[in-house]
Amino acid sequence: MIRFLPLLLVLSAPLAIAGPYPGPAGTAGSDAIVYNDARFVNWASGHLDYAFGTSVVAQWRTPAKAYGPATTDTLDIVCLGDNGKITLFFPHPIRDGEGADFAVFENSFSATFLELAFVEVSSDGVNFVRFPNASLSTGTVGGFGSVDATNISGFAGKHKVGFGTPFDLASLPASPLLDRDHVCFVRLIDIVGDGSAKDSSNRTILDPYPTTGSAGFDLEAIGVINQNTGDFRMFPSVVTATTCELEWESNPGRSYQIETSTSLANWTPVQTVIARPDRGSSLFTAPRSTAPTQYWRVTRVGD
Ligand SMILES: [Ca+2]
Ligand SMILES: [Ca+2]
Ligand SMILES: [Ca+2]
Repeated sequence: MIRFLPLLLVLSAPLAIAGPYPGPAGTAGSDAIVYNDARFVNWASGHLDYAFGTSVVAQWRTPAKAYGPATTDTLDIVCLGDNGKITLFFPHPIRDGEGADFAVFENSFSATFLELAFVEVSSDGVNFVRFPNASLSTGTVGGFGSVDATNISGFAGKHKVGFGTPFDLASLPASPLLDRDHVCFVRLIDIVGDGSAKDSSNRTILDPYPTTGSAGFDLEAIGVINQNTGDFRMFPSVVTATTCELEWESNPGRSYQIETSTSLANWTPVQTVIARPDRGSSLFTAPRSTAPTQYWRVTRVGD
């Protein structure tokens, strides 16, 4: 009789919890993308804003730890805290190409301790569109409870450290406010797992809650799969008190128009620059405005 017991456990456990969505990394049909997958062509390079929520100690409030390639280091993260958010940008806009267009990396140590975030994208930094999402989790998750990846879809944080959760711009609802071929910003908003957050169908979203110190979603990296290296690039820049250095990949001898904006709604021409014939990048020192936030874009002009 004892011999049958393990068999019963094996048969019953998956049937009780499995949902309809792709499962954890390493399982059949999983949508997880490993951090060193050759499809990644770029990574987040800066952030527009960061508003950490509650229960985040100072140690985890460094947005730059979400820049650059995914590391698999669970400490190389910026923590959002409960209901916190961050908006990142990239060397080139993301575009809607074949399949997944980018992937978000969290730092979960397991396939089931899944701290989730809403994912929104924007072309202009003002109007954001949220990815459709679904949470079929039931019962109680608690501070150290678990979430079954097959019960969730459309959230960042579905996979453990080292594995990105893919997002396909083609799955977004049509919006005149979003240009899917010029997605310049990705925003992550922590989901508080106390039952107050709702998915796209108004179902309750559950994830680990309450937690302390590094509460909520921990952003490790965002990898770009399909990018737009065409004639539109945006470079919110590191600035000094009076100037701002812009650097971009350029075609030798081609002309580029530099524009600035304080709101992303209206753009003011600054100067047209002809790229040097002997190198593949250009550098321009632009005047710093007195506005608290200043954006830049560089557009290739002419044929
Ligand atoms: Ca796509
Ligand atoms: Ca956390
Ligand atoms: Ca990182």
